[in-house]
Formats: sequence, C-alpha cells, structure tokens
Amino acid sequence: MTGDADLLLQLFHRYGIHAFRLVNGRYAATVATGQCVYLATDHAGSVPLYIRPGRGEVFASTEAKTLARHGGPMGLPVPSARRVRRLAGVYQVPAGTVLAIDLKTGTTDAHRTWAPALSRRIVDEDEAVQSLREVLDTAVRSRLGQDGPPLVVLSGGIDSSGVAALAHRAAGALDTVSMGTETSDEFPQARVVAEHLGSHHRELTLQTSDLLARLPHTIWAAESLDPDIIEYLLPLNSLYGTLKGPQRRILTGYGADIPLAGMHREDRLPDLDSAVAYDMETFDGLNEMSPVLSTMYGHWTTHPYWDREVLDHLVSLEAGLKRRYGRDKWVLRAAMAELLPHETVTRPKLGVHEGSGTTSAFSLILTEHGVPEESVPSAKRQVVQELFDRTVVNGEHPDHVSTWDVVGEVADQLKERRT
Ligand code: IOT
Ligand code: MG
Ligand code: MG
Repeated sequence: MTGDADLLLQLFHRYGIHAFRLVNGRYAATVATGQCVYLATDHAGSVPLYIRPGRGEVFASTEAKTLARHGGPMGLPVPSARRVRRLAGVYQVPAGTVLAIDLKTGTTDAHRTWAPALSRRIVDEDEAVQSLREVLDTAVRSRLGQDGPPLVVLSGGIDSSGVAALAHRAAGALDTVSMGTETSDEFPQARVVAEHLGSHHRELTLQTSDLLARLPHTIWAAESLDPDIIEYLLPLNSLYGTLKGPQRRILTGYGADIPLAGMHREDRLPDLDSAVAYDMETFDGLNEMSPVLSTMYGHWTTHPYWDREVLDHLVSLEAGLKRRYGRDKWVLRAAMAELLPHETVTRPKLGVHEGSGTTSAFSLILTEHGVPEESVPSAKRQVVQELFDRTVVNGEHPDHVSTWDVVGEVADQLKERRT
C-alpha cells in the first residue's frame, strides 16, 4: 500500500461505494470506473467538493472558483446537491455523500455515507468522560504526522488546550501559537497552558486593519457566505498567513463548540439540545473546516473534534452531560481535568471572533462609513456576499480587492435605500 489514494481504491474494489462508509478521514475523492464517476466527501465534508457535470464528462474541483469560468457544458442539474451562488451548473457535493454519476445518461444518484445522530444516549458520567478521553486521544494521535513536533493554534480555552495537552503527551514535544490584535488578545490564558505543558510558544500580534484587509482572502479560501462563520475564520486565516517558516501540520480545537453547544450561553437543556440539533443540521456548505484556509499559505490544518468517532460520541451524549454543575462543555472539561491547570479547565468560553476583536473591528468600519447600528448585521452579510461574488464568482485575486472599497459601496447602497 503506498498511500491514502491506494487504500481508498482497494476498499472501493472490495466494497464498492460502501467503502466510503468505512473511512474516518479528511478527504474529497473521485473514482472513475467505465461509464460511472463517483465523487465522495468525508462525513463532515471537511474538504469541500464541487462538480459541474455535462453529457459524457464531469468537471470536479475542491474549489468552486476553478469551475467558474470553464467553457464546457452548462452542466446538468443535480437534484441531490446544493447549487453555488451565481455559478450556474456548479454544485457542491453534500457532506458524507457519494454522488454516482452515469456519464451516458447524465443521471446522478446520491448515497449518504454518514449522518449526525438524532438520538441521545444516557450514560454514566465516568463512562462519558472516559470514552471521550479515549476517542479524542486516538483522534489527536492519528493527526500528528512524522516530521517533528505538531503545531497547535492555542487560545487557552478548553478546546484547543485539550488538543494541545493530548498532542504534547503523544508527541513528546509541542509548538503552540496564539494570535491577538492591538485591541484584544487571549495571551495570558494561552501562556498558562503553554507554560504548564512546556511547549515552544509564540505570540503573534496583528493589526485589526491587516485582519480586515484579509477579508477577501478568507472568503476566497472558504467560499462561504455566512458572515458569522467568516468572522471565526478571518483571524485563523490571518494567523496561518502570518506564520513564517516551513510548512506545518496544524491541529486546531475548531468545531468542539458545535456538538457541545459551546456558543450557546444559556442554562436550559432543551435549548442546548435544540442548538446542537440545529447546528448539526446546518453546518454543511459553510466550509468552516476547509483546508484551503491554511494551504493557501502552505500549511495543513486538521480538526480532531470533527474526527468521525469524536463527533459521533459528542453529538449523541444527552444534553445534561454537556451542561452540568453549572458548567458548559462539562464532559470535555472533566475529560481534560488531569492534564491541564484548574484555571484552564474552568475558564469560561470566549469565541475567537471576540478574543481577537474581529467582530468589533468589522462592525466599527461599517459604522464609520455611516451604517446605523441596527443595520450592521445585514451590511456584514452584504459585504461578505459582494466579496464572494468578486473573488469566487468573478475570479478577482483577493490581493486586488479592497475590503474598504466594498464596505464603502455597501454603505452607499444602504444610504440610497434609506433616502
Ligand atoms: P473558538 O472555539 O474560540 O476557536 C476555535 C479554535 O480556533 C480554537 O479551538 C483554537 O484552536 C483556535 N483559536 C481560537 N482563538 C485563537 C487565538 N487567539 N490564537 C490562536 N488560535 C486560536 C467559533 C469559536 O467560538 O471559536 N467556532 C466554533 C463554532 C463554529 C460554529 N459553526 C457552526 N455552527 N456550523 C467552534 O466550534 O469552533
Ligand atoms: Mg472552541
Ligand atoms: Mg475561544
């Protein structure tokens, strides 16, 4: 066996399309056999996959933008896949799906290979904590690679600190990096963890203006239209762009808050489980795990909390294990308690968009352009959409697109509409 592609092919020979039900990984794959083309995403769709099928041919790419100006056929409809805004004939393969396209007839069959659990399990505290420790440890170990210490992007919150602790234990050495801006950072909290683990730690301070200047790049990379998601991804994408030195394998704590409803700061269990159910229903197509956010700067990112086993475990736990004894993400905090300082284990949640000042900096340039407070959310949506249209649909290089120009245009449009 020489590599992942070989392994997948051999599984495919043995199991057919069901091969993709077996694999727990981070991939987008295509297999062609005679007149049929199979296009598969991993359970989370963590590597986005786009297609433009025509009669007798299929164009496929992990980035929609590369299919935008292809002179071929208009594309046949794919009823089981999501259309991409303003890109006629381009569809995104859903997460956890194999699309089988018959080239002769142009018909497409979709086979789901994964779906998030809808049921919840009532288990002992000890069992929930112990199995989480095991699956997360396996997920982190399998992501370490062989060339030197792993790099963890560390905020000092429980999610990334947990990954850092497990990576350090497994690899014996660890590099960590934290980013902040001139307005805000989580440096002291990250330092507590770095010192506790003895990691080789760096702090990178960016200017919020540099962060905002990269908005076109983040949207170009993630090809996402959700303004909240873009605010989470912008500081991370900027961090990856600021790392100097050789290509790295980067582990993140991204995604832990989805199955644990960490973004949800309320105490009621029904609301908590509604948030989990909603987020697991709606993540597909947001592209928040896209590797392009880091590969555009030469680095590979991987997200242990969205490992298939970890995710299945976390989603399916009953809400009372996620919020317990007045703490959010209780099961994770309990699982990491022995590996981290007490203050880290009990630290309240802070989102990367808050801790880096991204949300407030983005709001500020809008209000400075005369956008009234109450219109800021819709203005952000429009800015993101316009940047998507320019960088993804029209193919403009993000270096040549100015956030400030687009903010100005959106502010003017809003002004016209008001008068
Ligand atoms: P947050 O959970 O704060 O951060 C996500 C990851 O980014 C962290 O685990 C850490 O690895 C990295 N990170 C965050 N801040 C820093 C920093 N200052 N320096 C270095 N690395 C950092 C939003 C959020 O709260 O981020 N992401 C959520 C929610 C996703 C919502 N998506 C959805 N509903 N489909 C998350 O679960 O990660
Ligand atoms: Mg988190
Ligand atoms: Mg955080």
